Amino acid sequence: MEEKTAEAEALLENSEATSESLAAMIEELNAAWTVRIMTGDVNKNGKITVADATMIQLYCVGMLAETAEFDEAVANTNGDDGVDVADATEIQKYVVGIIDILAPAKLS
Ligand SMILES: [Ca+2]
Ligand SMILES: [Ca+2]
Repeated sequence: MEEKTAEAEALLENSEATSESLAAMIEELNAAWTVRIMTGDVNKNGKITVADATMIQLYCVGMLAETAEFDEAVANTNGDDGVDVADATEIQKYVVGIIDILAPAKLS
């Protein structure tokens, strides 16, 4: 995301930038942003895997490292009021293909 933002800033300072290149950049920024806030991608690596479910489980039992970045809005994969093991289960079901969508992140 930081890299894309820097690219966008460089493009804005370039007086030869066309509206097409600006539109393309906006699209890339949107894509980068979408990856960043993808529901279920708790460890924010751009993919939803069992590692994300594991992170929720560790969080639920209070074993997640204090330094770990944990975004409840992203971890709340079933869209209810909080984060618990049911959210980890949602990710596991998603990973094995039992469900094909996770609740959208409710970002403040
Ligand atoms: Ca992930
Ligand atoms: Ca939940």
